[in-house]
Amino acid sequence: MKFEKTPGWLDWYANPSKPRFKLPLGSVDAHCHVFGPGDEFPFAPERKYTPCDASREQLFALRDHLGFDKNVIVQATCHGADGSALLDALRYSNGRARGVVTVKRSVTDQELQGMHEAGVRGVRFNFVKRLVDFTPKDELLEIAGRIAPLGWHVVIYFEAVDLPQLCDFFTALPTTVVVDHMGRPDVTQPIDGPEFELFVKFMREHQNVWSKVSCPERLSVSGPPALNGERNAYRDVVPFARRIVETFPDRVLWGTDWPHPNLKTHMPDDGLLVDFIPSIAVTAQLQHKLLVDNPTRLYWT
Ligand code: 0GY
Repeated sequence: MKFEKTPGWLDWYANPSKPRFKLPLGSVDAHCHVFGPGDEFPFAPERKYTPCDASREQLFALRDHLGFDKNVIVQATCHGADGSALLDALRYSNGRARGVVTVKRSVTDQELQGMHEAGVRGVRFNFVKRLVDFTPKDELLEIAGRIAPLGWHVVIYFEAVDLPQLCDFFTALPTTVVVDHMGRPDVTQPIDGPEFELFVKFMREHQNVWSKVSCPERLSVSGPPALNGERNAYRDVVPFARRIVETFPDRVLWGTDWPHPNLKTHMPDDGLLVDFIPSIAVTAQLQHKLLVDNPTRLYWT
């Protein structure tokens, strides 16, 4: 099937630079996606955007180019609850990729078992209204209860302003809970303002909550963007990510977010994005936990 990209869609950056920051051996890109290709794995009818293609081969070529060892592929909303493209990429990875899927309550135990064997270790619950239609909380809790015995976790994606009303639901989840992109803080607000303090409190009071300190390119307001050799990108995001890395060093993950769905202003050079890492994890020990120890513990043991 042929698909028309959403008008204004920015394609992923071809020929990214080689990072100057040398990733530690065994580093994991713990948040990335595959899109289609659409003619092989059609996008879901209920999707809110139609992306460019981003295949498993292209993802794994980027992994090798940047110096990552492994990937965690997160099912993007453009594939709805159809995990075919993701499962295909996991099987093709020779054990070097794990997955996080989206499922409905109609998924069978046999299907969940098959996904586990392919390398799935989590489900994603998305609360970002521009990306998904509403799913009732009782359906999500039922799914969480069914995946918990497999040792899987729940990945949650939400906007910072929605945390107060979602918090009780999140704390009721019976698994490890991984927050995408630090709960999308508004980085124009003070780092010690009420919104970000609530997120820090959420992590402090719930030892099962982890955070991806990813997506500075999405959160940044004043940049500068990771383009044209800029190795000091997204300065306004640094204090937020650095605070989470230093306060919860054993519960943080990092990912490229390639192929960067729905960016509006620019498409980052992924090599320069990797060069952002040492500004938020400032010691070799913090970098090793963020890039190797934490994702390996969560996804490969
Ligand atoms: C991300 C962010 C976005 C999109 C998705 O599944 C998705 O479609 O996650 C976004 O638009 O903010 O993590 O990839």
